[in-house]
Amino acid sequence: MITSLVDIAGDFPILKRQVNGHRLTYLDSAATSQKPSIVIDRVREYYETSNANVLRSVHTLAEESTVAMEEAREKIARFIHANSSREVIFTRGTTESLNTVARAWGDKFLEAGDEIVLSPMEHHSNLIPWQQLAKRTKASLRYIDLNRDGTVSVDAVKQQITGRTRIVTLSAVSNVLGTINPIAAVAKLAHEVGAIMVVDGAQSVPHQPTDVQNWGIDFLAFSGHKMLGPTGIGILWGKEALLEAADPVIFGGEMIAYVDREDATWAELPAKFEGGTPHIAGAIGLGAAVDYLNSIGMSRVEEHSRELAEEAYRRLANISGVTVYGPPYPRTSVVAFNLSGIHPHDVSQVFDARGIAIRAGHHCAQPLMHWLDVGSTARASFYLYNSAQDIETLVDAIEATKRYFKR
Ligand code: 7TS
Repeated sequence: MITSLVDIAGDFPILKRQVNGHRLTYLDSAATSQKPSIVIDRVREYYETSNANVLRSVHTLAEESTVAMEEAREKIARFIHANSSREVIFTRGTTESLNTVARAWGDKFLEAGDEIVLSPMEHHSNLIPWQQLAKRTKASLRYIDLNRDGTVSVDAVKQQITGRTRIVTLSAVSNVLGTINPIAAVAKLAHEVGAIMVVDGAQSVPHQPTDVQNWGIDFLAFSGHKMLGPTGIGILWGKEALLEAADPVIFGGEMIAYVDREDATWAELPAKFEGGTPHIAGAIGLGAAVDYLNSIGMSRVEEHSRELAEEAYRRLANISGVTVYGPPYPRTSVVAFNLSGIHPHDVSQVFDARGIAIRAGHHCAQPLMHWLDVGSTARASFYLYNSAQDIETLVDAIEATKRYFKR
């Protein structure tokens, strides 16, 4: 039985629209989530009533804008159990957050011969910044061997960690396999050798309660747009001492303390990492998204995302000619699959004609595609506005696609 999140779909205006003559079935939330009215309205209200630049001018609108943005930062800090909102940096998203860690901390502290441990299931955003860091510093990458079902075992991580490990990084939830990785245990291993633990939370923060203290990690990256917030806003959380030790990577307005002709000193956290005018409306919108998620309760969201993903896995695995990737359970939010002899782009096109949005491709995880020995997959992804009915629609569409290509 799928827990019902009563009437939630009604909060999302876009879900009322028709696509190609059908009710929209949106199964692409891992790419980006839809937005509830409360978020859309908050952004609109901000522009209509308080719009001004933050942290500089002394006038009423500027004051209101600054307060609203800082309130959003506080909400996000509480949402992930940060020690302080000074540890919460606004970025454009997960990609920018991870690049910032690689530049700000990595360039400063890595040396030739050091090692970075990561998994082959990482999204390119949590892979290429480390590849580039390794090239710049002459460090090397060490890959964790995945279990046959695509899960990460703590023992396999242990095998890659050495006295030279400086960074261990892992996605908390895979955007292809739906696996939930053992972050707390891996962070402990990292700390035993004095390495830092960096977590890609792009697919986990939207779907489960997040507690950076319980995890015992050092940096966390995630995106607002995958958790009901606007596009173009994301978060880098880091332990205060590490952010203090790291160097800024974007230089310019608002990130300085003092500037003369030859040199400059840096502002306090978080401003040190937020050069230039931030995405003020985006930050405020993300604050509204956090309010909305809290009003439902992240434990309920977690239960719902797991139930949908596990039920979809069960149903799809029972259809002949369908291969589903990753473990049956535990899994959350995404189900990647292939139909024998049919290219995922063709599957996606047939689905679209029925008003169903899924993603097809390599999901920005080409090393994982190699590991799975496929070029691409189709992927259905779920969020709190999806229901058991959407799984029926998905199953019917798969049967219809098979019939279509059999002709
Ligand atoms: N990390 C993971 C695990 C992701 O799933 C994504 C985006 C990113 C990082 C990058 O996030 P961004 O907001 O900076 O772009 N994943 C996907 C996806 O699965 N389909 O489209 C985007």
